[in-house]
Amino acid sequence: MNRLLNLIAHSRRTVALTGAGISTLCGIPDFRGPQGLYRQAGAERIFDIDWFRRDPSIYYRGCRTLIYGLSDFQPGPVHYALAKLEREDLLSAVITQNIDMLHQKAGTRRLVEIHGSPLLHHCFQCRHEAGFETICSLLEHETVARCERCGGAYKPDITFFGERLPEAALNDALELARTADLMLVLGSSLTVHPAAGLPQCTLRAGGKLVIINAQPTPLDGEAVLSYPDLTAFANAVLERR
Ligand code: CNA
Repeated sequence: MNRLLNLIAHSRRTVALTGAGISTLCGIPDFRGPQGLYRQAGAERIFDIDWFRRDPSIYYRGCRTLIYGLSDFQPGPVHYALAKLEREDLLSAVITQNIDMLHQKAGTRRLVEIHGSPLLHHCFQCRHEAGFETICSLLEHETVARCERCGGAYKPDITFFGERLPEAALNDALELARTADLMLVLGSSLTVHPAAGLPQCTLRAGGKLVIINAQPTPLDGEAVLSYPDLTAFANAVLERR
């Protein structure tokens, strides 16, 4: 870990790319880890836009705890470690694939949410906007949150499989990846594109890559350092004076 802390200290512009693995430490399941959601039959339908169009209850049933129980979850050690690095001017930004709003809760300021966020929802029919708390209230009485104007289902501003990523966020992420001389990939299987292509942008521009993930990723061979243990990384950062 000393080698990694030195590398961060001597880099000009470090950017972190985070995935669901950093939030398993907070009790939120990932997709592809040993306890991941994809071990359950049919789970790949939950965030699929065609299935949402056909039957929004698949999403709402699948996300009752994962998304609408998020107020009960607190950030974990990696979220706090990244917020600390940013405060110390050792981290320029966090790009996250996560949709759990925990980076904000931990105090990260420069955050790019490339898969969107459930903070806002829009009606799938008339585009009427509703906030997260409104949706949580509606779900106290119904399985599917429905628009008060037209009865259509509200869809979270999360990118589902089959949808394009929010353009502004993707452009920000590409720019950060291209200009970083160090990218830290934390808790991602690096299998969901285009997010998984961001580390290659850093490599192509001459930057270095560090990967911390329990399971192997397709880019481990390209990384200057790779570790399996996110907690060790977070503790090293949090204990550093
Ligand atoms: P993924 O494909 O599920 O990969 C997560 C990776 O993290 C796996 O390879 C695990 O081995 C690794 N991992 C899990 N726990 C730990 C740990 N404690 N220490 C070290 N490594 C660990 O998730 P990705 O983020 O790569 O895939 C992107 C998807 C997942 C995005 O579309 C997200 O929206 C989606 N997702 C997000 C959340 C969330 O917001 N918390 C939860 C579940 C899925």
